[in-house]
Amino acid sequence: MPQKILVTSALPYANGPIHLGHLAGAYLPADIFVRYHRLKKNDVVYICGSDEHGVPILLRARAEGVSPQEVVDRYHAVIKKSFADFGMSFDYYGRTSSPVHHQLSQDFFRELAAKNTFRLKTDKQLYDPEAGIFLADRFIRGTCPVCKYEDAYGDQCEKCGTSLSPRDLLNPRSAITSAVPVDKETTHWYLPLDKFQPELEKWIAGHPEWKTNVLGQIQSWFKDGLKDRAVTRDLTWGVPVPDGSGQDTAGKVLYVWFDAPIGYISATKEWAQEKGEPGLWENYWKDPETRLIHFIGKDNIVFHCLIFPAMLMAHGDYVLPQNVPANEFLNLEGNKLSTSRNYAVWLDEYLQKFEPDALRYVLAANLPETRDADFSWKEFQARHNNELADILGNFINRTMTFAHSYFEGKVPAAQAADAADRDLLQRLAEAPARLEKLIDNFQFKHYVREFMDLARSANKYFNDKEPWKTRKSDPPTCAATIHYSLQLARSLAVLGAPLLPFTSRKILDMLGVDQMPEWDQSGQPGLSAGQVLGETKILFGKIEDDLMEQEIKKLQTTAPAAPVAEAEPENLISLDDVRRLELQVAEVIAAEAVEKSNKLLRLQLKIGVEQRQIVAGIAQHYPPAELIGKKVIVVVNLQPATIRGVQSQGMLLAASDGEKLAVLTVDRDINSGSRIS
Ligand code: B3M
Ligand code: ZN
Repeated sequence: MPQKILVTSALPYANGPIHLGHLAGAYLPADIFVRYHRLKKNDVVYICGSDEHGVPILLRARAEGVSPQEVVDRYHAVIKKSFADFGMSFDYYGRTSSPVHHQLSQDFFRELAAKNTFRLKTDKQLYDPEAGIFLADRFIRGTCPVCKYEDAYGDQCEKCGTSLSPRDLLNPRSAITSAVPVDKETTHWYLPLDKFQPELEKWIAGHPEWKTNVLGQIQSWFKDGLKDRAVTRDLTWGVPVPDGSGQDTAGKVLYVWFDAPIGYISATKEWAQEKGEPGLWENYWKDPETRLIHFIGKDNIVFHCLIFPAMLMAHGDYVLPQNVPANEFLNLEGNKLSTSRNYAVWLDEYLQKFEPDALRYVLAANLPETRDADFSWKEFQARHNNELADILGNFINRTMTFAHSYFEGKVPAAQAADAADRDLLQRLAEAPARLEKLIDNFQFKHYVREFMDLARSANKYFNDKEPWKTRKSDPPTCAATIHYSLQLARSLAVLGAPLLPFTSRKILDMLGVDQMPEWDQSGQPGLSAGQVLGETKILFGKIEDDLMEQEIKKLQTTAPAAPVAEAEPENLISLDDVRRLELQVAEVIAAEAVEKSNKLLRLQLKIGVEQRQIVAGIAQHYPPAELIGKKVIVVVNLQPATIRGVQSQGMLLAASDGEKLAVLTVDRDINSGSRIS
């Protein structure tokens, strides 16, 4: 049965172009995930769109002296195009200024109002008496109480970074008219998150598999206690608050974070309409079997894991997310990205100079999955040249060239497979299942590494087989080598398609394959002998130093003075990583050799009240009898595996210096089942 999967990426604000930080957070991982699931023949719909409301858009419009609609029209087009050129495979890219979205957001609000979900509160807010409007925090400027900077915003001083509230400012003034703001009473609708906290806690408790960075943030919100959130604003730009409650709604719009996530639903609705099956969106949003996955950056966690779910719970008709795999942030050349200072690499500019797949690869290899990561042009160049070009590109190129030069541009027949061929086929057969587990568990970096390792072993296979020698000395072996190399190229094209969609298409064209094979067929040879190959094309040219220097220089002119703290080396892990390992003391109660193996022992262990069987590769170092009664250390939360037909439910820890091996044990007697921390 195909799974029903609804995937969303955060809706980018239509007030500027997309940069690399956005891509690494909410977009590229989602696209890899979705492309994989399509190859797997699951029923997946991928939704995104522009978030066209909110104060930043109003500010931008004011700064440029144009209407907010002009701002969002312009950036919606820029963003949509650069996403398409980058290979983002949304099924639908909508926008929150659309009539369908306005209607659905108002219906959502009405439904919650009818269910008495909201609290109405009246209090005093700052008002511009000249312009006759209430002032959002960002529309109030004044002197920072901390550093005395005279142009601080009502919510933050850009000079010293202090977060502020408008009433902290000295000499506050309206950013619109410069009038001194006055207090004026206004009424707003609040979502009482405190009331939802127990239900939210229960729901989150059912998801221990979520990423630790996400769960950590959620727990700290819970600990502080969730508070009321206003879901309406006094603004002229946004979805108007619908009438009908008897309250005066003039000049009020929905808070942007109330309507934006509803954008996921309205865009799905528009997708269904465009397909000519207007009811289809409900099959996803209203079916409890749907796996709803929100891809976001870490600054959006509270909205997707608490506020929107509370709205969904209150509404009652829609599914809750099954996972929210939020990423941390991407820094740039050791500094924080800053859009206001123009310290960023913009996607549309990147695409004028380089290939989309190069960026997809380099970003994915270094995603901020568990902590902030850094993008540097040097690393971009190195990974592009040393991995994409020298490993993947080189393997495809030499295989194709050989086939064209010596086998008339056709797939040669393989008469018999030798040990090396069989090894390779074995590795290949196992690859799809291994890689898919990583993708489905949101371990994209690891998937990228394994994929490149496969290309590396392909290259090694080609080297070891030396077809340029066997061509004369042993033609059947040479034919087999090229045959299997071509099969491998096909597999790489499929297994790499989620990551490198453009490259993958080029490889298949070279192989003369029109139809993209399914994921599940990618572990088996799929080319028949005699098949006519396409033209050989270079996949990745080298990127030269001077190009990189230009990019680095460009950034240096806007680089901030204080770089972010030195990134920790890749091989350090966090305390949370350590805690994921569950280690316990176990007593060996039986031990015997595994049949037909001279390396493996089957151990029966007592771990507290539980008994478990483990297979350990220690037969050459311990006679079974020596182990009985020993207290050993075991990883107890390892996935069970079957080794030589024997179930193994954990892993025994042992030290080895390459020659000798010693099982880890405790240095005084302690009960089996004791936890190790
Ligand atoms: N517009 C994007 C951001 O915080 C914000 C996401 C909305 S997702 C519903 O950059
Ligand atoms: Zn300041």
